[in-house]
Order: sequence, then structure tokens, then C-alpha cells
Amino acid sequence: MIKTNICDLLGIEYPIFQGAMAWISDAELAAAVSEGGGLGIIAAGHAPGEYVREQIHKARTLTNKPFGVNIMLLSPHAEAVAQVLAEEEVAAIITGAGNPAKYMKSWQHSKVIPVVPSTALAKMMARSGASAVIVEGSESGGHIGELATMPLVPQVCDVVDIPVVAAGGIGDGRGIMAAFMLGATGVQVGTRFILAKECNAHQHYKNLVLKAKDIDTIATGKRLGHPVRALKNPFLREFSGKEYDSSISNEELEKFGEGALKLAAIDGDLANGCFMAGQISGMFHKEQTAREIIVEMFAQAEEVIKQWQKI
Ligand code: TUI
Repeated sequence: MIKTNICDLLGIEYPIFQGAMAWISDAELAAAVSEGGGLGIIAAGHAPGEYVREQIHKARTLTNKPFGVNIMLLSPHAEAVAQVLAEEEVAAIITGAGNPAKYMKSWQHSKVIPVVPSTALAKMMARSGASAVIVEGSESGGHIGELATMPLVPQVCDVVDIPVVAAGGIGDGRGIMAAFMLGATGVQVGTRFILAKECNAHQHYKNLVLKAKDIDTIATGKRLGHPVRALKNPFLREFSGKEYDSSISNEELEKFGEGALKLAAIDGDLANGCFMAGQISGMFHKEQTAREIIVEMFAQAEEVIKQWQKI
């Protein structure tokens, strides 16, 4: 049984977090992952504070196990969501897409675990009282930083003494052990949990992940300062074309992308949706329950250790 300091920190069975995915990671998915032995995480995304509060209350009816909430700091509702999180005293607050330093004091009743794309932010978060950091490489789906998981994880491990959770490109037991070899003591997995039976993402979204090949994601939006990785489709090809067209302003480009994630996750709109997913998409070929995903990943990790010891 693989146990690490991440299990002790949060009172969970397996050192795995379900990555927060806006419009996808609702109370039902988060509760299923927590019931399955990992840390389920509700994604606030661009939603208002009261939606987040409802989801927290719903998750509490579905599980007694700890779960987290991710606050997306680029959201126009970030202030209100931060306030709800302070009031609700959830087990873990995960932050993404920015620096949460100004909220840390008000969240003192929760374990605060920021996503960091660099050693500089990791050091700052450790000094500000973070309980751990999630180091997310650019293999991830959604909003990404510059560096990939392989170079980023060990460099962060070298400069902080709080636990490090690796994210980006991890989808099976080999990925877990690779992350641990780099110094992480936990992993965060997003894309594979889209295929969880308890995940409410539209079936078209799941089917796109199921049939994706290794080369089927691209990162767009660099020009806007927030690159996003998603599966290739007509929307993404058009966005990509507009990105290199200097006659189109940033505002127009931003406007074109608005609402596309909801169209993907809720409406399953294959032509106009933005189907965010990681580079590991090509590895997944089946739908399973959240518990099955977690148990299978860690059984494989144990097998990887055994095989490696034989070499
Ligand atoms: O946040 C994510 N992934 C996301 S958020 C999202 S919703 C969205 N929709 C439209 C545009 C942009 C986002 C979809 N996927 N992952 C965590 C993450 N955090 N990745 C990168 C960062 C990050 C970047 C800069 C964290 C901190 C940071 O700090 C900058 C600073 O202020 O120091």
C-alpha cells in the first residue's frame, strides 16, 4: 500500500487528487473521488460564490470524507468565492491561475494548496503558509504554465520543504512512480477522471478523450497571456488561425473563446466547444468508476516498483 505524507496531511487513503476542471468537477465527481480514497476537488471555475457554496453543501451530503475546492483566481467572482471558502472551512483549498497570498490569512481553517507553475511562486507559497504545493506541468489540460512536469517537479522539490504534488501528464501507475522519483509525494490527475462514471461531463466530451491520439491536443491563447491546452476540433482550429491573424484584436480573440468550455462540457458541442484535456488523453480507452481508476492506478504503481526491483 503506497502511503505518503499527503495521506497524513489530508486524512486520505491514496495520495491522489482529482484535478479541478471547470464545468466538469462538480460535487458528484468530487464526492465520488473522495469516497474512492483520493481527494475530490470541486472546481469553482468562473461560477459565482453561491454556486460554490451549494456544491460544497451537496458534496457534504454525499460523503463524510475530506474534499477540496479549487478557486480559479482569474475568475471575476474570485473575491466572492474566496469569502465562501473562508466561511465554509473546507478541508482543502486549491488555488489556480494566480497568486493567492492575499487570501491565505482568511483561509486559516483549511489546508491551502496552491497550483504553482514556477520555483519562485512555490517558494513564496511555502513562506506564506501553504500546506503543500501542486506543481503543474504544461502537459496538463486547461490553463498551463511554461514548464513541463519533468523539469518543474524536481526543481520545486529542491527549493521547498512542504510536500509537492505533481500534475500534468499523469494517468497511470507509471506516471505516479515517475512523479515520486522526481520527489513528489502525491499526484493530481484531471483528464482520466473525465472518464469516471460519476463524472457529469457530456458524453461527447468523454468520447473525444476516449478516441484521442497522443498528438491530438494543442495549446492556444499564448497571445492572450493564458495559454490553454485542449483537444483539436473545428473551434480550436479557428481559434488557432485567429491567434496568428494580426488584424484580430486581443479583445475579439478573447470574445471568440468565451463560453466555449461550457459548450463542450454541458452541451457537448463538438464544433464550437473547447474540450480542455491533457497530453495524456491518448492513453485512456475505457470508462470506470472513480474508485476503480484510483485502485487500478495504485495497483499498477506497486507492480512498477516490483518490476523495477527485478532489473
Ligand atoms: O488553473 C488551471 N487550469 C485551468 S483554469 C481554467 S478556466 C480558464 N478559462 C479561460 C481562460 C483561462 C482559464 C482551465 N484550466 N491550472 C492551474 C494553473 N495555475 N496553471 C497555471 C497556473 C498559474 C499561473 C500563474 C498559477 C499561478 C500563477 O501565478 C502568476 C502570478 O501571479 O504569480
